[in-house]
Amino acid sequence: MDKLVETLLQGDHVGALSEARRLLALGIAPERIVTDGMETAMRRLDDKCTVESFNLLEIMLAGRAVSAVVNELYPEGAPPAQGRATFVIASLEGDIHDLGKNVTRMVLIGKGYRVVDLGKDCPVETLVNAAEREHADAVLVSGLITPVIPQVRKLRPALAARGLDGIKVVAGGAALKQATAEELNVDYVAETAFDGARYLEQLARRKTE
Ligand code: B12
Repeated sequence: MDKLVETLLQGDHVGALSEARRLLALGIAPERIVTDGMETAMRRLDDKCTVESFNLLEIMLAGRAVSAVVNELYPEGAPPAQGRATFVIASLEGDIHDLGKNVTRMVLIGKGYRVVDLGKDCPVETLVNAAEREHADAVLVSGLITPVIPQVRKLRPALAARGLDGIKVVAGGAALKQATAEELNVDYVAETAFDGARYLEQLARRKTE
């Protein structure tokens, strides 16, 4: 795992891919590769990505290596037209971080859900429109910067204003997981993509019972 972390930090996407393949061949679960490998590497980039100090090239190369490994771990690609449940996901307006969102999308697609990805820097209204159009069972938001929290808090009232009160709102990402569901005005705050997937799994099960 240390070698994977090192290659990710070096932005060596070819090396990272081969380390991820080696770990998979050893029987290490993709979930551990994400939490112990990818999340550890990105946490170590913390001091290179602050408001005061910012090394864009280094972080983007590491991000590219993370994306390459995600595509290797979860190769399902495009979401199926029909899934067990439908989710819409986005990083909200003002937030351009999307690596964690992409991991979450791939994990959920891997579990057979239909996931409509609205990308990053997405206005609340666009997300609500998509939830209505796609008959979503839940709206998922990823937030990495604290200033995006007021946007997250607007989601539930915006859904209710369209009569979509039944849709669950799930939040995740480094900035949001430091807050409670109550503070964010959401139904659930996920620690990791897998924790979020377990919560959504329970919702889908309850729906079919
Ligand atoms: C990579 C990175 C960037 C990249 C983003 C590339 C990309 N395509 O995403 C770039 C270089 C663009 C960037 C820019 C900036 N960044 Co930056 N960035 C990071 C860094 C180093 C890693 C984030 C990451 O990708 N982690 C890896 C992923 C896999 O982890 P994750 O997102 O937590 O996701 C996991 C779970 O949380 C979960 N998850 C995530 N979302 C969701 C959603 C749902 C629904 C569920 C269920 C689960 C879930 O799933 C994942 C797997 O388990 C963090 C440091 C950190 N500790 O997070 C700073 C960090 C987030 N950035 C920060 C800052 C300040 C910035 C800038 C403002 C810097 C600047 N001077 O301009 C800009 C922001 C621009 C903007 N308006 O958004 C701060 C935010 C501080 C704050 N609390 O507000 C951090 C925390 C760094 C720091 N210590 O200060 N950044």
